[in-house]
Amino acid sequence: MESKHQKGLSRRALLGATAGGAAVAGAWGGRLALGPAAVGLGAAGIATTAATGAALAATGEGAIAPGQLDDYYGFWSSGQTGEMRILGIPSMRELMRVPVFNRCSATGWGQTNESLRIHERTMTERTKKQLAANGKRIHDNGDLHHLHMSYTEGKYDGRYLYMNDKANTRVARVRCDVMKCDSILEIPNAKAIHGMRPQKWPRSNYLFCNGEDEAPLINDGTTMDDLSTYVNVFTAVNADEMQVAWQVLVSGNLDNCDCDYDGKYAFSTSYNSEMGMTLPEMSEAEMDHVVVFNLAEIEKAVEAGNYEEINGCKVLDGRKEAGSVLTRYIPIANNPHGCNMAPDKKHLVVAGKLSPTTTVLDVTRFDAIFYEDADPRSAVVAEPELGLGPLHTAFDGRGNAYTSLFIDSQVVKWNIEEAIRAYGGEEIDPIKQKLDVHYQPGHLKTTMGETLDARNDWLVCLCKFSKDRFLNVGPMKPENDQLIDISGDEMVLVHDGPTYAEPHDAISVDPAILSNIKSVWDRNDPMWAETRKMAEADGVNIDDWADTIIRDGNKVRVYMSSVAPSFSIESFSVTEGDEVTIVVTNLDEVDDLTHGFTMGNHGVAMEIGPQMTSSVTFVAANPGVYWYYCQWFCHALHMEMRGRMMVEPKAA
Ligand code: RUQ
Ligand code: CUA
Ligand code: CA
Repeated sequence: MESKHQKGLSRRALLGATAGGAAVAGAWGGRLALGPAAVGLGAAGIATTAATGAALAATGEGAIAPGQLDDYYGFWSSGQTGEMRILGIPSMRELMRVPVFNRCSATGWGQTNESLRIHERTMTERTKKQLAANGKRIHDNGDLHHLHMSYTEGKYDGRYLYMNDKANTRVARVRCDVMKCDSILEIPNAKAIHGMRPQKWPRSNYLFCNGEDEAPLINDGTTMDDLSTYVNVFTAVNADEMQVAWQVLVSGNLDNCDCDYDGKYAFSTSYNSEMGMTLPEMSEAEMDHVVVFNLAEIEKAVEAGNYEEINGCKVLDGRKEAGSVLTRYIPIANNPHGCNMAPDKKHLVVAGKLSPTTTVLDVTRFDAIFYEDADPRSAVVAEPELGLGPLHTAFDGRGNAYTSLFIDSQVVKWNIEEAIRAYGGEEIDPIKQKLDVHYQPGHLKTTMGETLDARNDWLVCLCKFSKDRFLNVGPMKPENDQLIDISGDEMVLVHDGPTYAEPHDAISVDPAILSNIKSVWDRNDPMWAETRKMAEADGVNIDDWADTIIRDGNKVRVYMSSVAPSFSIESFSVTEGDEVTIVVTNLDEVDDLTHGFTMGNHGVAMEIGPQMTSSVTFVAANPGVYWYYCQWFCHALHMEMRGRMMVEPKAA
C-alpha cells in the first residue's frame, strides 16, 4: 500500500487543487522526500524533490498551508509545566495552552477567585496547612503526565479531558466546550497519581488513578520505617462529580493503567512489586506484575459495606494476602511500564522496560482467572521480543502495534496476530519495521488509536531528548515530538516538533467530535456562578453595564464592564489596607475579542473573554496612584484602555 500522504493525496491537497493545489501537492512530495527516513518513498515523492520542499522542511511546516485547518486536534500533556496544550495534527502547530495545575501570568489562572475556588474545592486540611505554613494558598506546580478524553461506548465523546498531577496527587478536568479547567480533585490516601484513564465502556463513569509512591496508609508520623505499613492505592473517581468513588489497596506500587472496552476490568502495571525503597531493590525480582481490578466485584463489595472509611474514602483491601476476588496479579517481566489496550477490544500490551519484550494479554481470558482459578499467566498470548527499553505501545486500525524503544531510540511496528502465532510456535516474524527516532521516545500516539475508531494516518512519537536536532538553546534542550506517516506500509518520519518541558503523553481527536466548542462564553456559565451570587447580594446586574463600587468596611468591591476600548470605571478610590475585589464583565460579543485586567505593581492580572466575568481580590497596601489596564490587545485604542486606582493614606 502506498502512503496517501506521500503521494500528496491528502484530503486537503485534493480540496486545494483549484487554488494553488498543485503547489500544496508538490510541497507534500518534496517535503517527504527530504525527510530523514526516505525509505519506502514512492516514485511520486522522489520526482517532486524541489526547492519548495526544502523551504518547507526548513520552516517545519508544509503539511498544512497558511490559513488551512488541521485534520486533528492534538491534546498534549506538559509534564512538570502543569498545563494542557492543544496542537494541530499534522501541522504540529501549537494552538493553545490551558493552565491547569500551574499559575498563568496571562490568564490569572491560580489567582482569579473563579480559579481559586476550583483549586480549593477538595483541598485537604493537611495541604492547606502545608501551603499556609509557606505563605501560599494553592500549589503553583503540577506534573501533568497523562491526559485522556471522556468516552461513550469506546469512542471519544467531546465532553471532558481528564489529567493527572503526579507532584501533588491530584486529577483535573477540562471542559471541552470552553477549553478551561473546571475541577481539580486532591485524592486522599494515595501518593503521586501517575497512570490515569477514564473508563471506556459504557461511558466514563470512572476515572482510574494509580498511586505510584509507597507510604504508610495512615501517614501521620506514627510509623516511618516500618515497611509493613506501606501500601499503594488504586483510586476510582466518579468522573461526573469529581469525587473519590472507592479505593483499593494493592500489593506493590502502580505505574500506568488502562481499562477494557467491556466495562469489566481495569489494569495497572507495577514496577515495584518488591516494595523496595532503593533502585536496586526495586529491580531485584525477575518478575513484577500487572494488577487486574474486577469492577463488578469491587462495586458489590462497596454495596455490601465491605470497606473501611479512611479520610472520607471507601477503602477496600485488594492486596495479594487478602486473597479477595477484587484483584488478580499477573506476573510480568521485571519493571514493566506502558499499559495499552488495543482497539481490537481484546488485547492489552504491557511494555517491558527492563525486558526487551512486550507482553500481550487477552483480556477476554480474565474471567477465567477470577472465577475458574486459571493460572494468571494463561492470559498471556504473546511476548514478542522487540528491542531495548520498550515503554509504550500505540495501535492503528489494521491490527498493527507501534512500540517505543527508549534505549534503542526506535519505534517498532509489529503485527499483533502474527506475534500471537509466533508465540504459538509458528515460524513468523511479527516485526514489520524499525524506524529511528530522535531520541529516547516515551509515549507514542496514533490518531484516535485509543478508541474503537483508530485511524491509519499519523503517529506522533514523543521523544524525551532532542540533542542535535535543533539550534542550541543552552544546556536545557526542548523535547522532540516527531510526526510519522503510517498510512503506507512503511513508517516515514516527516516532521520534528520541539516542545517545552515536558509532554509525556498526547491524544488526537477528530474535530467533528468537538463541534461543541464555543467562541463566546454563555453569560450563565457556572464558572462565575459564585461571583454572580455575590453581585446579586450587592444589587449589581453583571449582565448589564456596571460601574458600581460597594464599600463594606475595609472590603471594597468594584464592579465594572469592558467594551473595547474602555472599562466602565475610569477611576476609583480605596483606602490603604483595603481588601479590593475587582469584578469585570466583558460585554463584547465579538469572536476573539478578549480583554484583560492588570493592576500595575500589584501582581494582579486576569483574562476576560467575550461575554465572560472574572474577578480577583487583593490588598491595596501602599498609598498612591496605580494604573490598571487591559493587557489583551483588543482595539486600535487598546493602549488607552486603562484607568486609575487611588489608594488614600489611612487616617492616622
Ligand atoms: S509515563 S514515558 Cu509518566 Cu506515561 Cu511513560
Ligand atoms: Cu481591551 Cu485591550
Ligand atoms: Ca521490579
